[in-house]
Amino acid sequence: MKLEAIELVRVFMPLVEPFRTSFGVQTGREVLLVRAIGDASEGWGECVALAEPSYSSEFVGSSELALREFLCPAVLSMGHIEGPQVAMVLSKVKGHRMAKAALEMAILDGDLRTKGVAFSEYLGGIRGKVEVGVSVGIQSDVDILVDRVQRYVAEGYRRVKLKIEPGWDVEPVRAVRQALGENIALQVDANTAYSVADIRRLTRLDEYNLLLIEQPFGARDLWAHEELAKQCRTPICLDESIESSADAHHAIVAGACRIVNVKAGRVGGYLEARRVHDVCLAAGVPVWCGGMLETGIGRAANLALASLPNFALPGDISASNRYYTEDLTDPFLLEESTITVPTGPGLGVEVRSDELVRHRAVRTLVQGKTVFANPA
Ligand code: OSB
Ligand code: MG
Repeated sequence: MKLEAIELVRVFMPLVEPFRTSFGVQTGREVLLVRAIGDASEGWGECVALAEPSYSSEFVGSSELALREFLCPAVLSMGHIEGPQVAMVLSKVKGHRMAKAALEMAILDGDLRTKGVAFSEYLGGIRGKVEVGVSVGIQSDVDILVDRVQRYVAEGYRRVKLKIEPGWDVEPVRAVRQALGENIALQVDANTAYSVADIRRLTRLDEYNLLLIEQPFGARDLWAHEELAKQCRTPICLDESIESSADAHHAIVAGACRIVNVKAGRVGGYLEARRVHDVCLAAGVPVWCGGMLETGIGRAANLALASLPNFALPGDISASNRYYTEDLTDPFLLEESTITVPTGPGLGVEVRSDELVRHRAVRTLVQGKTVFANPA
């Protein structure tokens, strides 16, 4: 697309309920959107960085600064730019993958809208609906957790991911398995909360027939994952450790994982995410689409990604009402345990400007090197 300007939009979206993980509690989502304004169309991207550097070193303030100071000016200086060129143009900036991914998404969306091509079709998707699950945060006690899971199952979810941490692992998993039986698929996610000293404890999860154990150890600690993989039957899945397709290749070769969680923001964009998918497919490793509590904008893109062939396990892509009372797009609904992949041009969703205004979005226009701030 021929780029004229880029707008950065910041908006706080309260979550329907607090989401607690081993690294902290989130009561809302500090959303950063990128709007690429072209001569013939515009495109939207959503940055998945959290408000704090707790899941990864990036946080929404660092992503916004990287976009404003370096990433947006770099693509604006190109004048005309196509989606597949974005990563190359941005490669002179180290790191800031989540910021880069959001900018690439906006330009891909803008491009595909002019061409009338849906994101799923562009990426090579093969499914019109994708199986999804729900990620359930750490609760104050096991009965509350069981009740929460039962309500999600009643809504139609058939795959449940429980967040775990030391002191909240075997017992909640046992209670949920006992209450729900073998008819639901269960998996756990530790977000790096354990160390090698916990391997014995983690092997006790083998009793509960879990789909996978996600990222028990530190992002750089492939060795600990490899050790655990040798000692337990449940497949190990990596999230935080995988920041590129090369990382996926290394982790698989090292025997550190048998499943990969793919998050486009974490690997620097949807095109790199597709490469992660391809590397895993070639290695016979199934993948699934992770989530970062996205609004409908990021979720539309995730649905497109999850329509690729090797997304063999249900994604952390829940219906809009699991996250927000009013989404930034038309709501995504759960149909049995699936969500329909958008088919309209680009991401296939319209951003609701009334919701942006209602949530007092702050907009910053970036034109070349000149930066203007103007509230909505
Ligand atoms: O580890 O998958 C994770 C949310 C924020 C940060 C990290 C993670 C998550 C989730 C949310 O699990 C899943 C979702 O978006 O539904
Ligand atoms: Mg995770």
